[in-house]
Amino acid sequence: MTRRFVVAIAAASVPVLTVALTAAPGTDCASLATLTIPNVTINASRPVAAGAFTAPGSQTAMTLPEFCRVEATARPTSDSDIKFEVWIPPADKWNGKFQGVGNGGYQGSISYAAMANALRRGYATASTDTGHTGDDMKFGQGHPEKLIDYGHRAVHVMTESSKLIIRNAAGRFADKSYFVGCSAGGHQALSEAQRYPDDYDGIVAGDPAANRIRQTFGFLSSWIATHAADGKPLFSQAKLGLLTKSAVEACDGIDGLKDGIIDDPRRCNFDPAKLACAAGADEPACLTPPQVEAAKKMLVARYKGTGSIDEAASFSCLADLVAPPRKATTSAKP
Ligand SMILES: [Ca+2]
Repeated sequence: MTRRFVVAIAAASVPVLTVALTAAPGTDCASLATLTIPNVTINASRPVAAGAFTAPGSQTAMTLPEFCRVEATARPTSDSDIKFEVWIPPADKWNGKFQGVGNGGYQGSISYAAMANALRRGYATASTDTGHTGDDMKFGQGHPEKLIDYGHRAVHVMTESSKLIIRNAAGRFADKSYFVGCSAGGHQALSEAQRYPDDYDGIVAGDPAANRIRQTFGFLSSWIATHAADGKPLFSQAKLGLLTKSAVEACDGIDGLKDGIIDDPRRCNFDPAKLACAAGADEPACLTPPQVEAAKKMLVARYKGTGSIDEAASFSCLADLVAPPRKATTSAKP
């Protein structure tokens, strides 16, 4: 666990459950579909053999251990349509714990890759599409209940229902429940800790995108700074890479650890003018005057002008994904 993670430990260890059960404990996978949970429909439940598994919407197969796959829809309001899945290892492979996993961006899709990671480590796991499909906010126009589902309710409903489904599959509740999320998953994690502290025993809130208004306008200001009036980008991908690499080289060590990560961008005074091309030149390894000005505008707006790094937070999730493995200075295995 890196130092950028915030760990919140919920006080209660026993979840408060208010829904009814009709199936007997230790139900076999296929029969979980007969479970009755208020406002929840179990659409399918079937065992999946160890081996290749191609998640819906993916072209690439994952290699997974054996598990029981439960697909369900929750409708806590008449305008809700919250899809979620629960994956449960067989009894002899289960570590006795439950891990709810979060989403990214405005993502309206189940986080299969995160579920796969949890499953491979022996967790029973669950993820939701947060009540809509797609990666923009159009779903919320005229649908305030769907916004609430996205904001916090979908994860909560998924969590309570998943605990019951796991209980019926395994014959007992999980010993411990954890939530792990990054970016939007970080916002979900904080919402869980604040609104539903009984849901999880431990919560990992990675790079939480917890201030959506500032974040969205931060994205917008960067876009405006880095695009011409006609909408064409001022930077190629290669030059963006040059800018990133140069800034990291200049500021990586400020936090005391050369690990390819700038811990606090506000302490980085990297000047893009250092990359300026010779007069009239436009080479791959330098920036033209309009590019230097655009980079300055972007950096000032993001890290200096507002004093906020909310909008920067999500990018470090991406850094976690693309950066080579680093030696952790601390570790904590849930
Ligand atoms: Ca560093």
